[in-house]
Amino acid sequence: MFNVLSAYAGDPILSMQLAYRDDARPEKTNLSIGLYYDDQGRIPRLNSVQQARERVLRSTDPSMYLPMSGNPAYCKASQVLVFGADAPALHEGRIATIQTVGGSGALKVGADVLRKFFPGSQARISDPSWDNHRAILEGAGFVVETYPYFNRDTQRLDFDRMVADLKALQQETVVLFHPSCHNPTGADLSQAQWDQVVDIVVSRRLIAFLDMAYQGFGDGLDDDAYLVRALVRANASFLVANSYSKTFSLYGERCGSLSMVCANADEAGRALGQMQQAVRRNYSSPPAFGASLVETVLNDAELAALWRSELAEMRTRIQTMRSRLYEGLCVQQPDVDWAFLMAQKGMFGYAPVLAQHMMRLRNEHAVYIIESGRICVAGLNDANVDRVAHAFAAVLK
Ligand code: PLP
Ligand code: TYF
Repeated sequence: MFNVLSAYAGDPILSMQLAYRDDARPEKTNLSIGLYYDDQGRIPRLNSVQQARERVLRSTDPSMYLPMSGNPAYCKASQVLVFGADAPALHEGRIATIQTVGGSGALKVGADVLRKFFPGSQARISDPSWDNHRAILEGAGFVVETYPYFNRDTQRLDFDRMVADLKALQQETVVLFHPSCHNPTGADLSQAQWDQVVDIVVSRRLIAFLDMAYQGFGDGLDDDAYLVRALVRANASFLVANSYSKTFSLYGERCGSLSMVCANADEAGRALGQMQQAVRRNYSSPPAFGASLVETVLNDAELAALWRSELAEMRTRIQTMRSRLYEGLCVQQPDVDWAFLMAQKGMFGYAPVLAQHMMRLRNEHAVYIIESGRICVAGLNDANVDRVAHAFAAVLK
């Protein structure tokens, strides 16, 4: 019966994680998957989340199904974080938000809703983008093309070509944007550049779909959400997926949300209904535990302040490690201009590394990065950063 099934190659990022796990060399360094590690190389348990966990575990409530749209207090807190507490659109009731199974679940539900109501639309993702963007949008039935984003020769954003391409898109094309901490390049738009993109989105009637998986890892919670706020100000109708996997260090709890910003409250009511229907068709309702942790933190002034300070600490540590890598590379290879690395934001660095370099880094130096040349800067620490700079210089010579 099932001999018709073809083999599945898997996700190269997750496969590399397994190869790393099985590597016996004590000096091994994992800069492949996008996870935040602390300065001891551990996935942190945040204090704020730990305190919330203790509170939640004290509760003797039974584990009930959540509604299709998830935990209402969690959705409300997510809206405040994503859109800002005083967003007029929130008070006008024209933003519909549901709890989702991680940021990935938000992308899937949003893609399903869009595909149903815009069956003639194509989808566009940046070149390059997180591979799962293509997988999820194609899985929902979209034909997915790319828009220019990054110039490998200059190691910088290719803004002029990006803008020219966006201007030529058909109305109602679904365009996926990373508001901050672009995965994989770390190359972000400035606020002035986002303003230009917002003008194009509105004048060309494009459907912006924002994927915000790293809010707070770039410049801060509000700065990183600049595109969200600018689209609201421009009265655009658009979608935002957000994720707490990294910012709360809650990868396995699968916490995210999906918001649809609509023209008015009536439209938002229908958007909520369609998101609920997509949830029902996929998994019925989201899991309760992780959302109760996030909600407890965000809705308690003291825990929220503690979380913000822990987030700032993670952001600062990444920035410090980026500088340390940059300085190490400049010492090892003074003839190469590494300045592009310092212009990148968030967890990732993107270097002109070829597949053969990647293999040598892994085989000769036990340094794991993915094939595209993406480096997870958050995997660096005092104990490994100099060795990593040395390894890069050795293979790139
Ligand atoms: N979007 C981007 C750009 C990501 O890098 C990730 C990473 O995991 C996600 C979405 C998915 O987040 P989640 O793990 O919450 O599904
Ligand atoms: O890009 C990354 O490494 C992270 C983690 O299927 C990730 O976003 C990678 C692959 C995947 C799910 C999460």
